Amino acid sequence: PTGDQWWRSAVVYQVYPRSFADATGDGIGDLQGVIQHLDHLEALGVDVIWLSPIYASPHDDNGYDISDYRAIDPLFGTFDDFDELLADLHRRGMKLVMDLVVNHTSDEHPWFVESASGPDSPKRDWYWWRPPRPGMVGGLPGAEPNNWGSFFSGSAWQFDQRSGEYYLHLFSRKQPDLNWENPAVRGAVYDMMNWWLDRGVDGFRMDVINLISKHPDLPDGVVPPGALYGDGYPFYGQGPRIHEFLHEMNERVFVGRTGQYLTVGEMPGVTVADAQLFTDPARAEVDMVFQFEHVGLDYGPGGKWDPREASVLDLKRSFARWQEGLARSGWNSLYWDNHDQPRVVSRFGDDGTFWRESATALATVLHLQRGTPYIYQGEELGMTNVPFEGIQDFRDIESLNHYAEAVGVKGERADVVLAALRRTSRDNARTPVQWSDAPHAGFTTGSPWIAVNPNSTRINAAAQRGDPNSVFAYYRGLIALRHSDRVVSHGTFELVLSEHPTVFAFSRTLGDRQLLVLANLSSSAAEYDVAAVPGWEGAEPVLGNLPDAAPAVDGRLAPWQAQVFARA
Ligand code: TEU
Repeated sequence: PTGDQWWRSAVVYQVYPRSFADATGDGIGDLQGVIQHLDHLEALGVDVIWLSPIYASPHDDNGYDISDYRAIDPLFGTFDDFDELLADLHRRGMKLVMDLVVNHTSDEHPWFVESASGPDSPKRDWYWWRPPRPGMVGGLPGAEPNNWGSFFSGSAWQFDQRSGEYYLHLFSRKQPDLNWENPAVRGAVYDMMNWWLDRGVDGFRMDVINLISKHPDLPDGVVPPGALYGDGYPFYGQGPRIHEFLHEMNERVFVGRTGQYLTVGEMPGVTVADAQLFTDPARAEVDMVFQFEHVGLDYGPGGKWDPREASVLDLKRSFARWQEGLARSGWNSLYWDNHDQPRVVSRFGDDGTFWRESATALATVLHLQRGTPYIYQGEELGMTNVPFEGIQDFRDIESLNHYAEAVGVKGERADVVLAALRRTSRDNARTPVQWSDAPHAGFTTGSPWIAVNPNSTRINAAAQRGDPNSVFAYYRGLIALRHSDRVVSHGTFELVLSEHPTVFAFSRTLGDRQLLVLANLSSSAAEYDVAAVPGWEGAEPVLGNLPDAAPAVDGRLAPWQAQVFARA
């Protein structure tokens, strides 16, 4: 929310503190662990750190269930640690963006505890309480106020014996949804945001912020084929007052401040048309959004637990539509990975033979688009998905609940469900950062809360930091290019070779300067029509991911080869 849009040339790095680095030896990452590895982030060259939640929490959903927005969870450290981290980052010229989780709180937050104390509680209306369906006995199946399912399996309603009413939770039953219709709720959130900004933080990543405005009637949703519950998304995704709320938040929190801030709304299910509204600077809502279209392309008709292959054509077309849609106003955020997604090199790349090549090719096509790139911890090392052996290896509530419901309630085959979990589970992203080939990858001296990926002996930061041909070095080069070349940060985007089945190619243009990005996103050599990229024959090579290749626009690309050329 600043006029100069400084974040156009910035790169953001996400730290998921639980899995980043453990300084205390309790097996869980912490703030001192982050502080100890700031040299790594500075060497990479990133501008902003987005810190996943560190607030007091019962950790039902690893901190996305907050019981005190103004306290640091002792698992992660103290306010002294926090202030030290913030000061150290600022000294190094980096900014800190906090996670803002205000669609819901923990059920252990004092607001909810008070709300649950009875129908006459002054905070009753801070959450969504509803009586059982007329004529039904509360607590029995089918008596829920509507048929919505939770994102974490089961009904979105939890029965409260004491009052005989239900409360709404789109995520776990320990994450009751706040009622944003109530102005006191909104005021309390804005106060809290101002409190953190006054402490010196540089912005917010807003968790599922496009779900905060619910249609107050809470109507039943359509039950998709094979599903147990109705889909409530049409009644809370981009709900009736969402734009009003985000504009109000901007007014009440950012207007009048003079610092350089960044706001990014996490928005599952958001369309290009929605994003044009959310990110239009004239509307003063958020700077950019996380959209989910490209990370849904490998979902089958049954959703995320019904995986299929995404084609390069699908990926290209999706990215190009977003580039086009936000070309004139608004702004894209660009990401492959975060703490909710499997690892990109395993998902859209080849984590075997072409591990290094595919990790760097995928990085190239993302980082050189128009938008602000986000790197998730370990992505800069080419960290891969995890060979989880059985359900006992998983920790994530979404994965565990899904397994219990699919196998236990729907009677699906355990091996089939496990295969989908191995591919799609969020835990793929949540194993410890691989710092070295030491035991537990140098993450902890204790026993890690989730097992380290066995490939840490081969894939780790220590092995890559001094190696000019490493995935790490390549990411550093991409970040440096965004900083040094305004065509990367400010240029327009145009897809080229748009019908090619495996080559993702585009140009970027700013005044007379142009870049051509060519990447073969497949494990076979690719040929393309040189005539379709006229005038690039003698262009200057800027970057390439195959150290031994002689870069040329000559109609051929080796498996996973990526090359960037410049002219004028
Ligand atoms: O995620 C919201 C979200 O829509 C999904 O990515 C979610 O992780 C799930 O996979 C849906 O099937 C955000 C956070 O990033 C996530 O970690 C939290 O669990 C969730 O909100 C609730 O706070």
